[in-house]
Amino acid sequence: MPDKQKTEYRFSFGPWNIHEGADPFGPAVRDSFSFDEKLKMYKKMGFDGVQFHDDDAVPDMNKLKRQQIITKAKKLSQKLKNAGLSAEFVAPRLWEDYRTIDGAYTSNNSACRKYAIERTKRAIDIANILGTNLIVLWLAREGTYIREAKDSRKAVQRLVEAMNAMLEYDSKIRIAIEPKPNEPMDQAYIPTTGHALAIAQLTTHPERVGVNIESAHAILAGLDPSDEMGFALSFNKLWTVHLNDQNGLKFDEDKTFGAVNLRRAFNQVDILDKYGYGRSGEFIGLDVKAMRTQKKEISHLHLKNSREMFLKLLHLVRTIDRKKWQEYIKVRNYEGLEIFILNNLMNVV
Ligand SMILES: [Mn+2]
Repeated sequence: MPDKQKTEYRFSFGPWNIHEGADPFGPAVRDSFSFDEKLKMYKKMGFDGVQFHDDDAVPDMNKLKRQQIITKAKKLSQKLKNAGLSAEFVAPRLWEDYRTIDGAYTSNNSACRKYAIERTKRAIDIANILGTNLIVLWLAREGTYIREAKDSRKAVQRLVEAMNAMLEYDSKIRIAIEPKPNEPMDQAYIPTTGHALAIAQLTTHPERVGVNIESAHAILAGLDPSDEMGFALSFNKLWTVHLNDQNGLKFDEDKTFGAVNLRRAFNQVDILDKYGYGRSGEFIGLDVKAMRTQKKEISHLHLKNSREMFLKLLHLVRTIDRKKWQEYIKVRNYEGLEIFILNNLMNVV
């Protein structure tokens, strides 16, 4: 049951969310902000957490020995402390190296699979030093371009083996799988929250395998993000979120939270706030992309705007007339309930 205690939310994003505007069809259109410049923007915009790919934390890590990686991670840790920020999670970037062309943990090549697991262990080392036990796994290339290239039964087994290796490497870490149905692959092996929570049960430590739900990814799977969140919350396995928005079934757009469908955003904030998301230290993560048309000086507004959308919708979910809402349900007047919600969203009640 939801209780009345109010959550104080903390917000996070990753350095990749302030970017140069390149897309698959054109180059960068803005000069880069340095990592240090980006760090300064967090607090100013009301963010306390930094989400990291392993090589956001330690660039060029494939060229470094474990000890060198650790030394660099320690420097970063101090830098974060000085800025009053904390690392929310570390995610191994397993989709850019030549050894992950055919997938990482599910590659058909055993040397490539081995690389993927070693790289993941380094990501765990970095997480340890940055003071987080959360590892996000976006299984970017764990899927196929053509059905006949891989064996789906074997792929699941390999994913389980990879996660078992992680869970064994460090007895404190928790893995949050970030499901996505497609892109870059034609078909991904873990497309939805249900798949992620099911595969968790096959690992040696199911209690340490949960999910990161991204709104856009759920929408790409034809699902409602708030229902996906409710599902994960039922298992106490919603450990982080990537809130954003998505205009239908096309490429992963990472639009400003609420920008396409305000009602869908409202329902996400409602389910999170109702069931105490954030009270165990979970962050409201925003994975949003600035439009390519945006000039450099104002290429951070999508983050600021997404956070503000969350807070405005939070105000609405906390002040909406719940008694009236329940009355509509009681008499099964869902047409009435629908207009009641729309009127609230338009602030014309
Ligand atoms: Mn996305």
